[in-house]
Amino acid sequence: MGNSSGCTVDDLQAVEMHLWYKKFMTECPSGQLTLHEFKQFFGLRGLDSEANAYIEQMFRTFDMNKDGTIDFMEYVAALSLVMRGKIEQKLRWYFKLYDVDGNGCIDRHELLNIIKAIRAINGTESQELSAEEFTNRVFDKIDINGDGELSLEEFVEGSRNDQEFMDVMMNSLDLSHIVTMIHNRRHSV
Ligand SMILES: [Ca+2]
Ligand SMILES: [Ca+2]
Ligand SMILES: [Ca+2]
Repeated sequence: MGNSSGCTVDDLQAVEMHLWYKKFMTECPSGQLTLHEFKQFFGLRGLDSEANAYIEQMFRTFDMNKDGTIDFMEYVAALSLVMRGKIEQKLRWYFKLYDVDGNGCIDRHELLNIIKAIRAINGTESQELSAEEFTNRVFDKIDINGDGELSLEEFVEGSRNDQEFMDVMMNSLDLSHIVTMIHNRRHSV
């Protein structure tokens, strides 16, 4: 599929960039966002431990050079990917996000925690399938070789072939409500 995995600042409109930059520099004058600032930035407070773990993992995924802070370029690259990336790019990013221990596979435990965190953050805990049931169903469907772990290929293919799982994935990192919140706050201040 070639070298289309790079995501650049070009993906964002200049005017939008300017807004994001202003927001970023206002919240974070040092230009380096720490985990604590990251949570404040997105207005995330009073999360339970699962949701917290998810946010921390998201932070680590944004922090591409692993120096413990998110700089403006990392921030824009991640947002740009999340908001505008192609499905395959997004899925690859989610895979990285969900593979918490970074061993190249997503196991049942990792997926379950993610599903729980997504539900906690989005406030959609009361669904017909429990997080456990949903996780098991996904695994039964997309763990093709049945080794109890999802490889990148299984994850990408599985998400493509299972609309329900795909919806959960796409909504899990749907930052649009966060973006809306930031915009609203900007107007109200
Ligand atoms: Ca960094
Ligand atoms: Ca893993
Ligand atoms: Ca497998």
